[in-house]
Parts: sequence; C-alpha cells; structure tokens
Amino acid sequence: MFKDRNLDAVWEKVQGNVRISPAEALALYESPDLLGLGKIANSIKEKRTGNSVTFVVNRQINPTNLCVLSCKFCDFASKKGRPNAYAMSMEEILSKCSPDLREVHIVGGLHHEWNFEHYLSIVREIHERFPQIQIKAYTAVEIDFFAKIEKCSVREILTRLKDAGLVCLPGGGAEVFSERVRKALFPFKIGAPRWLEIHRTAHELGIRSNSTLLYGHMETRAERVEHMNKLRALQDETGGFLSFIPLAYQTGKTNIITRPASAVEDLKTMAVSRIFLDNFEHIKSYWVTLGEETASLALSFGADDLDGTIGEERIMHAAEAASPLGMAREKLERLILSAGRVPVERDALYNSASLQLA
Ligand code: V47
Repeated sequence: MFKDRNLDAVWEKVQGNVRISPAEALALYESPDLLGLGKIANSIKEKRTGNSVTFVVNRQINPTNLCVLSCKFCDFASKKGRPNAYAMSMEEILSKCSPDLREVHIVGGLHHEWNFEHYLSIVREIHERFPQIQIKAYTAVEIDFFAKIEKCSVREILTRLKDAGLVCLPGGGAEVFSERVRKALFPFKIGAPRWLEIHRTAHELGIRSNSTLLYGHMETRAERVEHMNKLRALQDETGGFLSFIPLAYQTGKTNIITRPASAVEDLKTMAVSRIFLDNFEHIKSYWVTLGEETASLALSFGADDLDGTIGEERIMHAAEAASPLGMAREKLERLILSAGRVPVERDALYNSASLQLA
C-alpha cells in the first residue's frame, strides 16, 4: 500500500489503535516516504478532530528579557545594562490586553530583581481588569525559579497563581530532554525530571498544560523520540497535557547551527509526534517558527491547531524568525481555509469559542 513497505505495519497498528514503540518512531524518521508518513499522521488527526483546525485570538506578552540564566541557544535573554534589555511596567503589560482576546500567553526572563509577588501581580491584575481573558502563564522554568526565590514548594506557587487567575501553563522550557544537550546548551536550566515534576504537580492541581520540543539544533532524532516518550509516559499518568508543540529552532546569532531544519524535517517531526503521541489530543503547528507555508503544510501532517494571532512575538523574533510578529484573525482563517480545512476558534483550553458565546 505504501511506497515504503515498512509503513504498512505502522498503518495497521494505527488503524487498530495500537501504540508504536520509540524504536518504531525512530524508524519512521528514516522513511523516505514523506507523503506516506503524512497519510498515517493525517488519518489520526482526522479521526480525532475531523476537518477542523483550531486557532485562538491571543496575545503573547514577554514582560522582560532580563534573565539570570545564560542559555547558549537563546537570543532573547539579556543582561542589565545591555542596549536591548527591557522590563515592562504594569501599565505597559496591561496596555497589551484588550477585551477581544481569549487568551494571553505570558513568558519571559528570570528577572534578577523581581520577586514572586511581582510575577503573581501580573496575573492578578490582568485577571481583575480582563476577567474574560484566559491566562496561560509561566513555563516550568519560571515556576521553578519562583519556588526558589520564594523559598516554598512548587505546589504552593502554582496554587497561588491559580488563585490569582492562571488557567494553564505554556509548554516552554522543556527544550529537549537530553542531559547531553542540556550540559552543552543550557547547563543552568532545569532538566527533564524537574520539568516533568512541575507539570505533574500542575495536573494534580487541575491546571492543564502544554508541552514543547525544541528541535533542529544539536539534538539527534533519537533524543527527540526519547523526549516524546517521556511526555507520553506522563500523559499516561495524568492526562493533563492539552497539546504538543514542536518548536523549530530559529538560528539567530548564536552560531549553534547555520541553517534551520528543512521543511522535510519539520513535516517529519510533526507526523512522527502525531503518530507517537497517541494520548495527546492536540498537535500544534506553530506558524511563528515554521513559517506560514510549512505551518500550512503541517495541517496535512497531523497538526490540528495553528496557535493564534499572537500580536507581538519576541522570543523567536529575537532570533530573526522570518514570520510576521503577529497575524490578523482573518489571515489565520484564510491560511486554514487555503489548506482545505475548516477554521474553528477556540479558547486556551481548546473549548470551542463560538460554542461558549452561544
Ligand atoms: O522554551 C527559544 C523556545 C520556548 C528559540 O504552550 C526558541 O502554547 C525556536 O514555549 N528558536 C518558549 N525556539 C515558547 C513556547 C511556546 C510557544 C508557543 C506556544 C506555546 C504554548 C509555548 O521557545 C522556549 C524555547 O524552547 N525558543 N529560543 C529559538 N531561537
């Protein structure tokens, strides 16, 4: 049935709802039959979400780029005194919010002077002024930092954030769950066990979360699959993940690599994740890192969501991402329609936004 006959067995498994192993996922990467891979991933996507592709009217807010960490892969972080360093005032943060938004996504640096109360007040103020906006805020890396500076448990930090209005956690800070890569690129950042523990605690508290994989730098395909395997195991345990987002590394000025991953590698990563992560409802095609064309193609390789309008993305654009800073709602809808899909607006928790209005 497939040009690559090795895909036949995977097709059979997928049709029978039988999970594939990490070794099989790795073998999928080696397949020369890209379209066959897409066909398998797409069959899973369509079984779960039909022909629809979701998007959210959201705004990304990166309150500061000042960061006590110095990760080698990151073009966003800065240090006090550098010309590009910034820290937004509360007024500036609030000015980014408007009542038409469904979601704000807050992520930023680990500021050397801000205390937890300040980070907490960002969530509280937004929630009080704009109660209709769902707040997706702070990666596990930030949560770990808050617990350290506040000298309390992750559970307490998350509970206080939830009480202030936090709805879910974004998936950042996971990078790639490989000690080899962590030591080389982000030795002072939390590793896999702590990232997973924080998301497990969030799920126990009823806080849903996303997950990411940063790929296309120095990691191997086997390390990517191992990363997905750890996420799949935690999802078996808690069921708390909403989505998986493969983040294609933007090369920027870090000199780690000269060229980003190819579109073929992007589409393979999308398809392999859709096939392997059989307990994840959503796989996101993040147009900011993929670019509009690949993001659109990814909608035929297993992705069922395009993220959102975003407004003003700073992390990937600090690394010279070629995509626009934000996208109008109409343009996002057109992108989905031109891929032959039906656009459906959602909220941060993937509930249909139009149903909520009814
Ligand atoms: O953790 C940093 C990544 C992440 C670069 O949860 C880079 O819905 C590519 O996690 N090229 C933060 N990626 C962003 C993030 C995210 C994005 C969209 C949606 C959601 C969600 C979460 O960005 C970081 C890091 O892995 N990153 N630098 C770069 N040059």
